Amino acid sequence: MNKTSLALIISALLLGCQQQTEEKQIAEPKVAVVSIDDAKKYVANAEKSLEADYEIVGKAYWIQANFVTDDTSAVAAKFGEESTKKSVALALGTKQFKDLELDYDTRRKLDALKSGLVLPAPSDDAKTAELSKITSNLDATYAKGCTAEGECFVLGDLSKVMADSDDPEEMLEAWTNWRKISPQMRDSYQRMVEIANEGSKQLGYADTGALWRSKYDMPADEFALDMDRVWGQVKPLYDSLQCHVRAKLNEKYGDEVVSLTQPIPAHLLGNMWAQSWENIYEEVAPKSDTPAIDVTKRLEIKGYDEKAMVRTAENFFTSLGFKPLPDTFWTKSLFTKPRDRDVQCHASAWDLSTTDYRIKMCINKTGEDFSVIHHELGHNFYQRAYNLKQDFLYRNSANDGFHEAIGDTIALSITPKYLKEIGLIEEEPDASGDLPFLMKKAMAGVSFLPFGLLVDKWRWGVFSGEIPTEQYNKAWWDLREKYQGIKAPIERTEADFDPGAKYHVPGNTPYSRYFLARILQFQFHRELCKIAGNEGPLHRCSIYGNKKAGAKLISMLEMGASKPWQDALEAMTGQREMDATAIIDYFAPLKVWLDEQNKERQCGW
Ligand code: X8Z
Ligand code: ZN
Repeated sequence: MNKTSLALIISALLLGCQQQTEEKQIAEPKVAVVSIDDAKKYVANAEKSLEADYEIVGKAYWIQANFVTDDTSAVAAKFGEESTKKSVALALGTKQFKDLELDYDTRRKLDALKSGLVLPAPSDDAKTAELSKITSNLDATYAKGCTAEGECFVLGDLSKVMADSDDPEEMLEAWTNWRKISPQMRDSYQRMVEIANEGSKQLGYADTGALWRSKYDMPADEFALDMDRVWGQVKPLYDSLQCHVRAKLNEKYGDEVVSLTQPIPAHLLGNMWAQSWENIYEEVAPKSDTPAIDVTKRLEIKGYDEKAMVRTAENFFTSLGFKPLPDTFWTKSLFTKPRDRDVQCHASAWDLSTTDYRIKMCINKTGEDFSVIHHELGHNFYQRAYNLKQDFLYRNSANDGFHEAIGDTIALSITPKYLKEIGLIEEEPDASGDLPFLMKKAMAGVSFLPFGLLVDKWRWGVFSGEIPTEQYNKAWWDLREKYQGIKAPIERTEADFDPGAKYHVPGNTPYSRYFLARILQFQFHRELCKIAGNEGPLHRCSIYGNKKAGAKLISMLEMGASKPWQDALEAMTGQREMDATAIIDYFAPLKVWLDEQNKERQCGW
């Protein structure tokens, strides 16, 4: 049916009633007719208007993140406020076109406008300003790392203790100290949830969690089910790893510290959030004459500084056919933690215009950060690919999991063979090195899976009210126990706000994306390796230097958000679904080995 002439009744009650006669008041309400053409114009104007602000708003945030003070926070909050106001108005305005039958692009762009916000404010100036101040302050509180009483901690230093120490008391102290910065966030977090929910409802979503789940080209509830489906695929692999790691930690620290039937205490896994365990690889390593390569040590031996690490990562991308990053990337990025000011050290990648790309990262010269650099550059190369090809509202990834997956996909190609090619190691280990290699990768990547899933399970619960305020912290630890099989090392109460000690919670970055990415990157890797003609096992494949694989990747990145993610996935892999068989295949030899180790053990918690 052609709906060109469909009339939409908008705000009939608000239209000039006072001047109307009695007779007119009971006559037909005034109608505003919107046409297909209006919808197209609306989209075109929205793109123009949003694009006009993009760079300056981005710069206000960039300055805040690189120079955290009350003043820069205030400026960022003001820009954020104005930009939210505009985006909310544009999102609400899409409602008038909801019954029109529109061409594909106009409809898709209207949907992007409607669901694009992460934390929508309601149309209320005071609440918009309040929300913006809260989010800006939460971000700054995390960056500064100070308690409400003014005692300050450096996350990088505490993380180093978590990574290097094997003294449980010392690790517990670092663990506890970092969590002293977050109780002060609790009240404002709660207020933020309240305001954002009001904004989400106004846009037609049940709550902010429902808005977040609506961004995946499928019904929101189906998305949540799909996450659980994929988790079901990988859970046996995670459980085997958890069981082996617990047994090894029990051998090291004894029953008093690590019980063989309980979840693992969260301070012993080498990471502040127990989200990634590669720093305790040595504790759990398979015995082999060929140990896993210690990239940290190799970087040191070869004299790599931070910039050289970034150059090396860039070189991987250019070897695939990507153009080098612009000069301004090198002059404007932040690679090292400044000594004289607070910065938001959590790594991020930025596009401030179609020619301005940067990362901000307090790089440590470690193998772990070498991977993170590839992760960040993946964002930059993705941004540039779609920025140069797509209209403003399509300048985004197919879904947010894709954005997080690209650099990680490249990092999967950091194999011993590749490290030899770039001269970081002299000799490539033989096949006896495979198991240690896979174990190290699993400690970094498989360990992460349940954490990637649960952070937003917690937030979805908070936004929906299923997790009441008085159970914020309990619900967090319930999820940590249930999914990760880890527990708080000391008693926690509702005076604590442990979710706030994880960057993405005060930073309001949705987290399901990292779970998706952890699955997708193996799907991408499998396909790119096929294109590159790899015939060996997936974990030994590196696509370094392969222009054909690069071209395939680039063509998907250039699609941006112009098509549903299922189309982008299909264009790249031939599959339309997230599929964990790729990650399962990759780690298959390790799974066999883990199950052998666990044979006599009682797994589970
Ligand atoms: O936040 C990040 C990136 C920036 S998008 C460094 N990641 C998650 C985290 O650190 O918690 C990457 C893996 C998961
Ligand atoms: Zn990222």
